[in-house]
Amino acid sequence: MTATAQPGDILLAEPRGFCAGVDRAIEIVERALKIHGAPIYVRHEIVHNTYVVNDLKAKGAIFIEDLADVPAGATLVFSAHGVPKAVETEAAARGFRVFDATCPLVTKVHVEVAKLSKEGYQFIMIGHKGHPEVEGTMGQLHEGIFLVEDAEDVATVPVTRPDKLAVVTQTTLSVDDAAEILAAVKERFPLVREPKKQDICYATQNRQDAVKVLAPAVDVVIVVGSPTSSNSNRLRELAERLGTPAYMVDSAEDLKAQWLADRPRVGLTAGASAPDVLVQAVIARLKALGSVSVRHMPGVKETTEFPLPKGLGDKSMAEFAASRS
Ligand code: 2E4
Ligand code: SF4
Repeated sequence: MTATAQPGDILLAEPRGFCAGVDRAIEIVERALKIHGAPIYVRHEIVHNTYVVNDLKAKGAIFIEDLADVPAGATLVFSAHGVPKAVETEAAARGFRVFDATCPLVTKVHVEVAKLSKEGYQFIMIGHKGHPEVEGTMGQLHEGIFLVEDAEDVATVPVTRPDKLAVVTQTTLSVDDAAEILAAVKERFPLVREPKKQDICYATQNRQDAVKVLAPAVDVVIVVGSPTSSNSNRLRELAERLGTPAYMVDSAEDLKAQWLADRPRVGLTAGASAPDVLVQAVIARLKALGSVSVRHMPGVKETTEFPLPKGLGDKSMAEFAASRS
């Protein structure tokens, strides 16, 4: 697929912005607020986006990292990134009303780890140290799961059962980096079991594919996303690797006029946690700085949707509305 851009064009990557897991996670907090009332406690930022978190705070969500900060009887939401088993157990033991906003595609990885672990498997997890999704997935087990961040780590990973070894990954990795690390894993551990379908999710894959089409067609790429957002960082990094200068902005105000100097064709995308309202604000700012037209790149249309948890579906909302009328 080729794309041509004229000076003054803003080229919009397709797809960009919210994925199905993010839509669902935000909806869970909003519906919990409606049905159960403020405050609703949320463990970790529901998604890694400053605007989304501030918006939900204004509606009555309280974001905490430690369950010790949640009072008895509270309603608690787990973030889209998932939680270690110990957090789930503690929340149940303390009797909170829990809604789990873990993306179903992250939960799928958790389920796979639990299942294979019962069959005696050890695991290599490819991911970024300290990221909540990595902590959640590794925290499904007490032992036997080892983190690998790059191909060099593979040489020293302390696997003791190379004949019963499986690999899992974070869902938001660079597709290309993950392939390189996986190749190193397979070289050292030829019997390693791979996921049936890779753990990097459809949304990560699609947004990276879109940047691969976008970046060569423009002079500069702007990624809307918060600094903590792994998938947004990967989009910026990918554009740079393709030879196009790229910058990430948390809001339109972050955009610097000097980034656009002598770069008349601008590519714009957004991480899976960045809302469209921010993309529109960036477009307005780009226009104020001299861009004249907005063009949509061709790209995959996403249709994935995930059901809401029990107690927050349309039936529950209708019952709640009826109880108040
Ligand atoms: C859960 C899994 O993982 P990342 O830092 O990219 O999360 P972010 O909150 O930016 O995006 C949503 C999300 C949540 C992605 N995958
Ligand atoms: Fe789920 Fe993928 Fe979205 Fe993460 S980026 S929330 S794994 S759909």
